[in-house]
Amino acid sequence: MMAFAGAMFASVPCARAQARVIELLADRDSRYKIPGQRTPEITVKAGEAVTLHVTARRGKTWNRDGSIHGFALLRAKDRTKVEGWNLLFQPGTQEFHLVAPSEPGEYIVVCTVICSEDHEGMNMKFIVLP
Ligand SMILES: [Cu+2]
Repeated sequence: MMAFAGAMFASVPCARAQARVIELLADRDSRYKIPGQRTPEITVKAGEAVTLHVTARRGKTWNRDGSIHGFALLRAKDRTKVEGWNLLFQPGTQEFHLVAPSEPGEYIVVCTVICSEDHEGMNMKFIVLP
């Protein structure tokens, strides 16, 4: 019984090590930025483990709880929210361990914190491949 529990625990860091790591900057000018990309866009495979490594810089305004930008994943076809992908960012760096949507297709990321007068433009494309 003890050995079984130990094996279960040991498998967790291993699974995370295999996750796709995505570097994201949620910047003070109310824009998402990804290193090496002129227009930020995230592409993942359906159902794969994703580690989102985020750096967030405060814009002109933020939430009372201290979150400075948000990250909500919506289905492009009907703008419904994807469960488990409604994130809030604090100033500085943070990491999220997520699972990509199981349904391939086009999605949109939108900021959910009113971070400046340019907040409405804080969005990017998110593609899920089969
Ligand atoms: Cu924002």
